[in-house]
Amino acid sequence: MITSDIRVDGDRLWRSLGELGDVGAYSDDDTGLRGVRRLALTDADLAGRELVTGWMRAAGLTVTIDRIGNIYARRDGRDNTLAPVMVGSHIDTVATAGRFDGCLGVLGGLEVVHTLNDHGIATERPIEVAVFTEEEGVRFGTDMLGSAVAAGRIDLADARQRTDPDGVSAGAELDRHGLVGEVAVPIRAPFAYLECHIEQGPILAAGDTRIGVVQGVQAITWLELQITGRAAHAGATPHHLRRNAGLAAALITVRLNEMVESGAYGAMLATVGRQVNYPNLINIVPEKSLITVDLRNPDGAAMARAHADLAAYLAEVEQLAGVTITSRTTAETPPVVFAEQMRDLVEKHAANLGMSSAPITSGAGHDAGEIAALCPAGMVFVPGLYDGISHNPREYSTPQACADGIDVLLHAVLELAVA
Ligand code: HGY
Ligand code: MN
Ligand code: MN
Ligand code: MN
Repeated sequence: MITSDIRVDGDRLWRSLGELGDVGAYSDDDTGLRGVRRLALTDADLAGRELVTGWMRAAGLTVTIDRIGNIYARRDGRDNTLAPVMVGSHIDTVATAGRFDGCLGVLGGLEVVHTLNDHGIATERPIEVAVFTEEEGVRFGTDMLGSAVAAGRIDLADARQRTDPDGVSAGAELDRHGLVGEVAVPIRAPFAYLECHIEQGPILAAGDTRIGVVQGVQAITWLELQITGRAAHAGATPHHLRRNAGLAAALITVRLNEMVESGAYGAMLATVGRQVNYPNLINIVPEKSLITVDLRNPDGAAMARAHADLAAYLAEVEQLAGVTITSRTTAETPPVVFAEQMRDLVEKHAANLGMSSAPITSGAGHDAGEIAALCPAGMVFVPGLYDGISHNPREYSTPQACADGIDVLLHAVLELAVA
């Protein structure tokens, strides 16, 4: 068997992406688009997990779960004492998702297993397909929560007590769903980890490039700012007597935009994604405002400067708007550079398959960024359409692009697992 000739079954992969995409599907009223909403540890996420683990068992994999609900589906190798080659990603989604973010990495990993099974290929090392809990972080406030616990960066007890906006803890949800598995965390280090993911941005498509050789992941900081002023009559309260939490939130948002546009913090990006005013009524000066701040920066030193300058500005805003501000860091990860051997592996197999490739740094956070603390990790990016838009029901990639990415994954895994 000349393994270099084998290819994945792109139709089977595409069908599975569609079927999983039906779990938690909703119709977006404004656009009429079908989106996916499968927030971590919700019933929709559970339904998605059941569908995927059913497929895993049908493919002959042994499914285990760790203490934070991460799934590991194992295909035995000839020597099962060896650490496995791990592939995977996540199937939890944001609230306005498409069908590809995370799911391509999980279902693509399963497609690698199907293809090896179809061709009766045995590998020296076992292969594991992983599904990490709460990668998105949009429910319990910390992204890559499951893979961070698997890699030992976040303590299990700390992770379990993270709560969602309704005050429900991750631990209570894990217990409710019976997802506290037998695998201890941190997990035993895999031999290597590879994740295929849509780029979620415009770069590959703009360059008509089929494969992104991911160099690493940029730094991420998430802050939750609780701003407290005083509710007062919008008509009878003189301007200078106001303690306006809404004004403070707006000042912070504008300052973040100025920081990005100044260029003084490198290629920093800043997003105030969530803003909740209280009492949120037209004729009352806002008493409270909760805003979230998402900072991204490929340069750790520039990110540190941004942290310091933002903290100094918050103190200024307290004076300007007559409010008090408490800032809670809910996620903070440094820039990650993937192992050179993994980057070279992805580049080599893209070339062997006749696919154009280009180096790219990931704008989004990924589980690979966490597992890189345990073993050599790498990522394969595929382009999306519509400027690679993501975290939006318009997220879309093509059957060919998905098959390309998983063909590269297949051959990289074969090289790692056969060795
Ligand atoms: O926020 C992120 O980058 C990822 O989608 N969780
Ligand atoms: Mn993702
Ligand atoms: Mn995402
Ligand atoms: Mn991600």
